[in-house]
Amino acid sequence: MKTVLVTGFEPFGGETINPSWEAVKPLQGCQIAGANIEVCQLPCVFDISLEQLYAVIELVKPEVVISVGEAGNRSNISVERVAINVNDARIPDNLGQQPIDTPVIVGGPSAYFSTLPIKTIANELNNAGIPATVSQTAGTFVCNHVMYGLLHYLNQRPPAMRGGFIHVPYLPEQATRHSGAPSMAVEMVTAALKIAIESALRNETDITISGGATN
Ligand code: PCA
Repeated sequence: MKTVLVTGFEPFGGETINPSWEAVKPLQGCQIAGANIEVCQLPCVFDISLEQLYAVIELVKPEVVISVGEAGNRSNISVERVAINVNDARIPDNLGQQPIDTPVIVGGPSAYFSTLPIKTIANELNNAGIPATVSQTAGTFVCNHVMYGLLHYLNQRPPAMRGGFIHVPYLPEQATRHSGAPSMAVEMVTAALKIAIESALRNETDITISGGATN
């Protein structure tokens, strides 16, 4: 049976929960499109997050890896297109590290593209009534770091495993503490991730569409 690894993050930036982990957690042991789902929580810490991710990948040997993180200012599920070889932290990570303009991987390429069918996923989410978009930046904090490190790792290891990153909004309970911030219910985020997993398993290549579903 195929395995899909889905990761979420621990809380950071003064929050007591992270919507990515709250939405990913219930997927442990689920079977989706003939695949077994394994989940894991990553620390919001540069470098150690990647060490843990690599260790779990070696353990569960997934066909597909989807990492998920919080993007509190966004109203949509954001299917990330690209990770860049830059750490540029606006705030310290959970170990107090705040790298500025350093590479994720010394000597690595400038960027990696997601190998998930990003537009297909965004399209299917919107068709299911879940607001989604393709995002052109995963930022320069720990989420971009993990996405870049994941794609670098997958790129080095044939047979090709596929992977990518999805940012999710605050949960409503977080938004109550950030006046005006957008939010999405955890059940909707979990449903979105199930659709994304199924879509990633069924579609090895992406569709070509502009605008519309992807904003
Ligand atoms: N979001 C942060 C890191 C962890 C998380 O959930 C980010 O967007 O970089």
